[in-house]
Amino acid sequence: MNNKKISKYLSLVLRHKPELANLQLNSQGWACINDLINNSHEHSLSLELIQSIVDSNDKQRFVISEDGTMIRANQGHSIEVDLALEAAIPPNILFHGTASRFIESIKGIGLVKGQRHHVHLTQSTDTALKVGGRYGKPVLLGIDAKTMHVQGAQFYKTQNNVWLVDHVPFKYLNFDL
Ligand code: HQG
Repeated sequence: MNNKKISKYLSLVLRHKPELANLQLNSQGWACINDLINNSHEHSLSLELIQSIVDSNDKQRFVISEDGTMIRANQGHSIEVDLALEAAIPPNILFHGTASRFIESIKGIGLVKGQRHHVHLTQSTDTALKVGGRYGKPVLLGIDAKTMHVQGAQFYKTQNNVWLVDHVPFKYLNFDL
């Protein structure tokens, strides 16, 4: 099994369905690496393999605890976890990539978080376009993060540089990039 498949499997069990590996995530989303190895029979995981996937992951999706015994996803959860993120001051402009078929709805209610805990934003137009392309024809949206923040929105930045916010109302979105 290649590393990308294992990375997708780790995203699945650490963000959405820990029960598939019989894992107990603690309240901050950490899972015991030994449990992950012992319960993932189809994936032949080892500590070395997990470490190399964490280190080489293109978006730094996972982190291992300082004592080396636990692993968690840096963002993207649909299950209830508290990542204890600290509020941060965003750059003036952030980006979100979506698919053209969602634009009409976004023009109605803005960007909503759906199954995840937050709306995900990025400083990289490349990343945004790739993310949007997962769902159809990609469309790049600009977000006036500075004004949102000045007007009271709380932004968070994950360890892997994803910007998170609860909701982006239509008035802060730029559709003409
Ligand atoms: C869209 C990747 C209709 C939204 C990325 C997106 C990210 C609306 C989809 C992370 C809408 C949700 C998350 C509205 C938003 N009407 N559609 N009002 N508001 N949408 O996968 O942001 O590779 O839950 O545009 O880098 O695409 O997994 O969110 O198309 O950080 O590590 O609803 O996933 O990270 O899709 O991606 P998602 P996302 P990883």
